[in-house]
Amino acid sequence: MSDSSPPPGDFMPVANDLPDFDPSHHSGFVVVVGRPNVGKSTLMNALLGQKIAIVSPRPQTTRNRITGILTREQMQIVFIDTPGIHRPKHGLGKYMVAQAMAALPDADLILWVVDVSKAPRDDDKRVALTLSQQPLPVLLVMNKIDIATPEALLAHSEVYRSLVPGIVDDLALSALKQRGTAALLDLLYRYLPPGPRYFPPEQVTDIQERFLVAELIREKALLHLHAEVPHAVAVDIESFAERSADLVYIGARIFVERDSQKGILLGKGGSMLKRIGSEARSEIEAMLGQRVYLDLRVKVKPRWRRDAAELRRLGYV
Ligand SMILES: Nc1nc2c(ncn2[C@@H]2O[C@H](COP(=O)(O)OP(=O)(O)OP(=O)(O)O)[C@@H](O)[C@H]2O)c(=O)[nH]1
Ligand SMILES: [Mg+2]
Repeated sequence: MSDSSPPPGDFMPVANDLPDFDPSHHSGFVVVVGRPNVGKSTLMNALLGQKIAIVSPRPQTTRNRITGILTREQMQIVFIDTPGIHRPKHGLGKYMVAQAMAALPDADLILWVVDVSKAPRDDDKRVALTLSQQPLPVLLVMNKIDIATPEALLAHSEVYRSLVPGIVDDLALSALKQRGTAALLDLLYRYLPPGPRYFPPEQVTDIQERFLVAELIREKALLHLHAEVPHAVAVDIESFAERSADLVYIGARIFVERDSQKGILLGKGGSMLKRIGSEARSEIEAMLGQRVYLDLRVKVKPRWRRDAAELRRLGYV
């Protein structure tokens, strides 16, 4: 042994901060972004195997950041679903876009979701510009292959790919038909760093039940209403009380901006509100595992989407 050999202490294994740290376990924060209506929330729900974020055929469905946690044996992903990025026309729209933008710096990886059945639109280019100006890796998810012709898939995927230099990989899939979602999880494992479980395995979100209830009511309103009415809807949960071991009383107020919208929301003899209420109630019961008495009322709040105080009261700040 020569004199220059290091003292034996240097060969001691380095103690790990995490006692049971397993380098083959990967984890991280994955932020899901894209223009409205491309299927971001559908994709997150499909990956989780559970509905956390509401979904509708209308653009600008999601208004807040929605956390969904996926735990597998070798991986934990904290997804952040975000509102679609678009050119906002009022205070609510500005809040929504700001929510999406603010999620980006926390990401380990960004999932950029596009609708590959369509060529990029201005809002897709808006998203692409934002993603090009930040350093994080981007995985391009080309959704809706079930409705894309082979020609459209080929032509559009080229264009989407060319819009962001930081794309590390891409994948075509259908969130709705759950085609390609397992392959996406494999890619996520590959691109996420080794890391610990941040949340207990049984936790699927950090969102409060009250908010999920309000969202389910808003979803049913979005599904059944048309024209400008859906976007003028906000839901406020005014009371949430356990009346007995298996019965919860929920008092909710649906806000719209005009008397005419209130009329549409109520429907003939209150039939529309009844339908929205009963569909929402059965989903809320399934989610809570309890019977629910849902007391739904409608109130007009003129121009609430442009009213800073009202937006704050509804939590859109
Ligand atoms: N054909 C088809 N439709 C899809 C697919 N994924 C989502 N959709 C539909 O696209 C519409 C929008 O889906 P969402 O998941 O609400 O879209 P989003 O990107 O979250 O929209 P915002 O919250 O408004 O930004 C819904 O009608 C979905 O059923 C898909 O893979 N194929
Ligand atoms: Mg959404």
